[in-house]
Amino acid sequence: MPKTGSHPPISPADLAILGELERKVLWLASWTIHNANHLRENVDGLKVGGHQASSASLATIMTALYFRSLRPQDRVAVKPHASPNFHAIQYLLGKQTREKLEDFRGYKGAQSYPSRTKDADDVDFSTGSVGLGVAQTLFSSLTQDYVRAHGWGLDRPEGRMVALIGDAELDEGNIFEAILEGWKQGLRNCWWIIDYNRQSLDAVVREGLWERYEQLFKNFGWDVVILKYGSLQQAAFREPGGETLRQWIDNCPNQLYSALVFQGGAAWRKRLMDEIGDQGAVTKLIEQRSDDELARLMNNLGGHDLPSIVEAFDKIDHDRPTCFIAYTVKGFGLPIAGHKDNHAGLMTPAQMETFRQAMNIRTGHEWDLFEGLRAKPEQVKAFLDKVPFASGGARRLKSPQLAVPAELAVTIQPEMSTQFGFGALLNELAREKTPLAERIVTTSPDVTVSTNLGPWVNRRGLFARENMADTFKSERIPSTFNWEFSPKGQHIELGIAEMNLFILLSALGLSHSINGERLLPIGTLYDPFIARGLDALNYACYQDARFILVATPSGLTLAPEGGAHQSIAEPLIGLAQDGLAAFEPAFVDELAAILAFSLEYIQKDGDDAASERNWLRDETGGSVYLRLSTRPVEQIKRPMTPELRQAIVDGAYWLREPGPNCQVVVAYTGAIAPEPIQAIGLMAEDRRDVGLLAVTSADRLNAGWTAALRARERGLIHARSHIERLFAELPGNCGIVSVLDGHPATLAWLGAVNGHRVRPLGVEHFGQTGSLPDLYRHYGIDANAIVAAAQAIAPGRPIRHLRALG
Ligand SMILES: Cc1ncc(C[n+]2csc(CCOP(=O)(O)OP(=O)(O)O)c2C)c(N)n1
Ligand SMILES: [Mg+2]
Repeated sequence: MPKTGSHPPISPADLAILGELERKVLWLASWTIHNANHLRENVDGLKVGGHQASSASLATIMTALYFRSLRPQDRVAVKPHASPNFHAIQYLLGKQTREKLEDFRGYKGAQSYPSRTKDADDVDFSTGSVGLGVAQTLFSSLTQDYVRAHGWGLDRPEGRMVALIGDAELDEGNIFEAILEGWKQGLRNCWWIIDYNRQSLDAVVREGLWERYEQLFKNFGWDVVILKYGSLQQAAFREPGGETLRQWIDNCPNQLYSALVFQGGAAWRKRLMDEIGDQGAVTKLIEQRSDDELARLMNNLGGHDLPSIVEAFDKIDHDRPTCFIAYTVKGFGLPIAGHKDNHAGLMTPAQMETFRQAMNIRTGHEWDLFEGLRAKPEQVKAFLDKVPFASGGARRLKSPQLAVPAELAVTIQPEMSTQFGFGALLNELAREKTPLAERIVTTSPDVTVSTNLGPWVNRRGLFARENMADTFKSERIPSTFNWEFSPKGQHIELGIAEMNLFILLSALGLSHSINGERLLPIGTLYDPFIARGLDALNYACYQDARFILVATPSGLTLAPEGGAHQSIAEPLIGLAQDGLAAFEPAFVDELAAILAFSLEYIQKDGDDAASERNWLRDETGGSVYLRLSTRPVEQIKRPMTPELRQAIVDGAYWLREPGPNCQVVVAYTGAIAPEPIQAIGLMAEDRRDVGLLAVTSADRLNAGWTAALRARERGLIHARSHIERLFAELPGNCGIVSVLDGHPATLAWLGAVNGHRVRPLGVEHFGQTGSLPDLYRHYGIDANAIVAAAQAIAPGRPIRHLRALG
């Protein structure tokens, strides 16, 4: 294993400056929170918290990390509530402005939780929903390995992926799912630093948790480093009676330790004297210290002791994953330290004033970089100028976009499902040795074969850092799938945990920015299980990772599997999820057009001006969700004109143009297509000029519509969205029946575009096993139900076929 770096020992002078910077970080983070709250309280009467205690808990560790240990190539997920520290550190490094700090938690100010997309000071990984940023570091390390194994980015040094983790954060199950996956994938270059302050939001954590963590991490192949006692404590343990003190500390319950930290020196003295004061030498050890000294000694846990932390970080000269369990005090250095209610606690103005004096900060000089320091400003400046982390230039890297052909090859059979079409499209891509195909990386949580990625994997192989043969193949046992792993493979096979899928997509989808090497990630899973990883999907979108999510099968097309496998709400997720353009095609030629668009769309990073055509901000790009189906559908033989391709991508086109006296429009989405097509035939004789609208993306159609409305309200009177253009000629009294295999609200809004009556059909309740026709009938989304809805919404003479069918 290569060495990933080791330091010469820190000089006493540098250690002293680190100590100054620690004070500075503690001060600036506390002041940022206090100041913003104070301003806000005066302006709008709101106090908004800010996590002073949570942040202070990591002030020492973050000082050691950012000002010494981190290198430019390293990447960090900061514990959400330590955001003020991060902003303070970036401020000291000249990468954050005073204005943003003054607006902390305010409109467009520094963010309460570090944000890649909203913060200006180079956040590596967003955090906020606890647990997700932690796993992101693990999958980013895997992504880095993937990129380098493919021979890309080798001119850059390998980085370490570091997570700063709250101890209660480890309750989040997704972290354990990630640890297991990391073990399978041979994780390296990953540091997780646990802020073991033994406090969560509400309370004090269980005794002995660290032992569980230690065993767990060791079981999965991690090195574990425990930072328990600071150097003051270690020195005291060497004094006569020191061993007694150590035993007392080891046996002290978490709650009591926290309470004593809060109460301070006199309380420590009383408690220690009561409990061990009669045990000889230790009495002297206690008595020779003032209250302040005693408090400093007892607060000197490993996570607040720069020499111990620096030494522990410096020592790591390997790439094995390493977990540091660092004992800390929540609210360290502040008067709210240790109090179990301190999570949302704020220092009072009087406490802040005392703290200011202790920090030697003059009123009016709170933001001055070198205010209150005991070292000479030139020395501190010289130190800051040399900080390795800040010496690497821009942290956001770039990677060129890959050209995508407008037309992707695929052989369309007379009857085909979109899922089958997806497999065929990827199979065609896999055949070609193009730069585009080389950069595609697929992944799936144990549903590679059943989502039709098999043909792609057969051609492109599975990824692992080491070669692994397919024993069935070497034993000459016939199998449809070639399951061979190699460093050149282009499919990452995951265990079933969907959370891991989304966080891996998040990591792969940021590779252009993190590794300077673009990947085109495509992840597949069953549509209903999006819900299992939904917060991670949201997280990936929030930090603007780019990927294509292929969810298949979906809806009732999983009929025989029953209600546990049928997705209902997912189309609404597609509609509402920011950063994700959702499509649900019915035909494979539509899918081909959408996939070509998607491969381009996920690479875009242009300005956010809306296009005049559809009022979407297509130039900014984003991720894509394709909701596909296993239902074979009779394909339409037609040329793919540029106009049709554009309309498919914009979200809808007339499969049957409505006539001038149109009484009914049927608008449908997805593999339900044959039902509305049949229904249109059944009602044609009794309703005039019926239109059939194929909605390929309710999401984009809806987004364009609301954007055009906003634009008109701003005075751009000519703004027209795609759906408004499609509906421009519809008579006001025609009715719309909308239908999809998913929640009816997905298309119900179509009536609001021009004030048409709508009867939205869809699925609202859990299904049961059955055949597809059984369930279509059961939920009222079959042809008959569409005709019945049309009759109800567009009065006229009875529709004869309905009577015949009924
Ligand atoms: C997924 C999620 N659930 C709940 C929360 C609310 N929350 C924020 S911090 C916190 C407890 C954090 O405790 P710990 O991780 O130990 O950090 P500390 O406050 O001790 O620094 C909770 C429950 C959240 N941010 N994300
Ligand atoms: Mg905690």
